[in-house]
Amino acid sequence: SDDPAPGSTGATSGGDKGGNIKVGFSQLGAESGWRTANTESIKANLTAENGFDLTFVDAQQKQENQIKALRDFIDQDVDIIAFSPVIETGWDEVLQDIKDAEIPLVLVDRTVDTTVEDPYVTWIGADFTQEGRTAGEWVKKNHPDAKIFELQGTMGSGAQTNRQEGFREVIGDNVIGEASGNFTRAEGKAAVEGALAAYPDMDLIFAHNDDMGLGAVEALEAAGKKPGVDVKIVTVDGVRDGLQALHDGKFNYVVECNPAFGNQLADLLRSVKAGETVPKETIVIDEAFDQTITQEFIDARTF
Ligand code: GZL
Repeated sequence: SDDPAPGSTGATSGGDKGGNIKVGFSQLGAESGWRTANTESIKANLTAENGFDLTFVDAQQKQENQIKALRDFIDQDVDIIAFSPVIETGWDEVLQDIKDAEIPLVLVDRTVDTTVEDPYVTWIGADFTQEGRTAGEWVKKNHPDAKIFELQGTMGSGAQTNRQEGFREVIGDNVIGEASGNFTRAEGKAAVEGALAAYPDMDLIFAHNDDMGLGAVEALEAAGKKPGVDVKIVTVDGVRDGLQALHDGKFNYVVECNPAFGNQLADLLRSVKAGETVPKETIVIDEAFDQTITQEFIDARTF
């Protein structure tokens, strides 16, 4: 029979689901190498063996799918809700419902802009504004006269608004054009094809993530231009494909945005479940890389 063995708790393999922390996670999509690595890190750490009962829902970059997932988590009465909001606004109603249901909310990666009072217990992610400043400072130092095209991420996302803000604080006067590539390679390529026509004298692209930068490489090469030489490319993320492009001379500078914080998230969720005081925010530390990066370093990277 498939009844659990006598004396067992009916637990699934590797842990007793009964005692595990029920977490509903609304992931915004699978749009980029960063997101894939982030999802892998979350799933690798929020396991039954580690004391979690994870329900993970991918929203394909659609806010309405995230709102539905969040409402489902309320109905399932999970212990904790965690989510990475695709854009900053449009969450007031569902955030209020989560609060009314007294389910603690943990914000992951992206940020929200809401009128709801004290909507989440804690946020873990990167300092997007600093990432933008770091990219801007490298450009200002190495290419102070660059004519810059800014390849923006998903418009209205915290990553896009804050990377843009930080970058332009440092070198906004050099930005001659902008367009969104929605953090994807294909849309980044299309945006740069348009930019080549609209801004023929652009000689540097600041892409808000590696995937759009890789799309820019394809567009530049198709136009007979050498990426990294004729048109410099500066990006954010530091995923493997991006660091390989840097090593191959097609990118010029990459600011890291570390996606592999699943272990830190697991610790935060355990503390929240235990009712412990947790910091309002946990900043994930970023590095930055230039073309001195070695193949050995890239090969040793786990994300
Ligand atoms: C950054 C994250 C961004 C990445 C993109 O923390 O929100 O979203 O930079 C991803 O690759 O689409």
